[in-house]
Amino acid sequence: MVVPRPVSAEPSEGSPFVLAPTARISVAGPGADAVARLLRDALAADCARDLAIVDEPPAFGDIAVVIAPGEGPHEDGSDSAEGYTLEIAAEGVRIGAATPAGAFWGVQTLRQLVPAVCDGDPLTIEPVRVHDHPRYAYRGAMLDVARHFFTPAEVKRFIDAIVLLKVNHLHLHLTDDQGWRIQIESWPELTRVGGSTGSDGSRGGFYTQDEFRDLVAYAAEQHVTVVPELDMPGHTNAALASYPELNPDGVARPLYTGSAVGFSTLQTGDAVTRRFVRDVVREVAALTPGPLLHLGGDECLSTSPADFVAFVEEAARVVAENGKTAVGWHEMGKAGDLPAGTVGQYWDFTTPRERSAEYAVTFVRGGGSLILSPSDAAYLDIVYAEGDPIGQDWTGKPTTLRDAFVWDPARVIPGVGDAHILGVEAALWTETVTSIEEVEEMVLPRLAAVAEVGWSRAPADTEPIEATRDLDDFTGRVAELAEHWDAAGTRYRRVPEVPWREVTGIR
Ligand code: TNX
Repeated sequence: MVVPRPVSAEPSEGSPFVLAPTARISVAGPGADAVARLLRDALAADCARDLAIVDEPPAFGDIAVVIAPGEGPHEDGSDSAEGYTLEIAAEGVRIGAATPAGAFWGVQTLRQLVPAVCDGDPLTIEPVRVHDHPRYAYRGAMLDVARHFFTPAEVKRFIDAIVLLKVNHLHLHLTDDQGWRIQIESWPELTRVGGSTGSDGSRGGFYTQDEFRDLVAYAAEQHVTVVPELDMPGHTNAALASYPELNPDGVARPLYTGSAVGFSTLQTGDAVTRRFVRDVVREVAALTPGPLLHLGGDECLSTSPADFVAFVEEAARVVAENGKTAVGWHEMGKAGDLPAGTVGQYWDFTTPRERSAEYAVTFVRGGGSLILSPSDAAYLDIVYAEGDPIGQDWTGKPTTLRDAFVWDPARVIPGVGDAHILGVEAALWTETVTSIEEVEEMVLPRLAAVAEVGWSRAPADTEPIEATRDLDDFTGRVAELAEHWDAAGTRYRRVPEVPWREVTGIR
């Protein structure tokens, strides 16, 4: 069965669906055609089938994509924005949704139900009725392209992997001490100098504005919203290396390729720095159709507390003036005067330490919501096991697949329940992660766990969380999913908790 676990999936009576050579994809409703093309392309890639798309009612054995109000689940009388229904029967397959996004997630469920190894004919799928919608509107994956750069083609491959898990936001960590990765026309040295290298002296690189627009459009086609992050005022050595005038002594810092954090800061309050912030935010906002722009704000250990607060309040206002909602790591909650609705991203542990919960609550008080990325569960750069060659271990212990799965967003910050939680995000920092294959291996299968925490229904809150997350059921489904990863050539870590099957699907 499927990951993330659907709200309901009832096996039905009757014969299985058989995908005949004559099968077509029948479309009805606005946006159904685009979803049908993505389904056709997925079946072509997964199964080497090439189905015709027709704008007419389905015949026996067709796959129908129907988008209309009332077509998706609407339990409380209103349509679920991303919900879908999927019926598989001998007569045909039918995906119904109120929106193209809902239908697209229905397609992802169907892809997982189609046998991973499709070379045997006829291709059959057991009859089932699925009724499904997400718990949270925001299910994110963060890719740090600043420490190690990943090309547009590699980022697209990452998007292809996350959508299968119904992850609908891609947070790109575009700037850090080690690299500046987004072209800024008014400050060209940021990429020429600041983008010229990466962690451990790895290849530099950056996205031109055209490449970035193309990435955003590729993501949008797959119902993924890009959230760009310009990390400031700390994590800014690449900018400080690019422009002498951003430094207090007027001397450019050397480029940095190490892994320390907290040593760099913009000169808050300085006129040139303020112009810099306005320019970079304006240009990146103009490239971003999505509503969110992330300002970072983490680990500013070289900025005085008062300067930090004044800086992030002004920067978040600049984001608002450019028509976007600012997102900040939870430290930004030290500021009491952020624009209404500013979103916080919490990255402390599943059990908060020191004042992290208090900072996170500031965003809620200001009318904003929270994205939860607890670092002992959702930081996918943390090692799977002691002694792993790739990954960090600063959280004090490895993050197993179980750790990524057995937690609940509504139980992390006291007093913050689902009404104030926008969603969850798994973060992949890349100080130690050097290739897209390594990215996939760190992310999968743990992203499947975080995606399920974000999509699937809230567990009953009367029981301890360990009692409500069925690890065996989850890992059984992950083993099935892995056959699709094998078939697609997607890398993943064969962690001991999962009853993996033989690797048979590689074509
Ligand atoms: C903390 S948490 C960071 C990153 C590092 C990461 C490594 C946060 C917002 N910042 O700068 O890359 O730990 O795990």
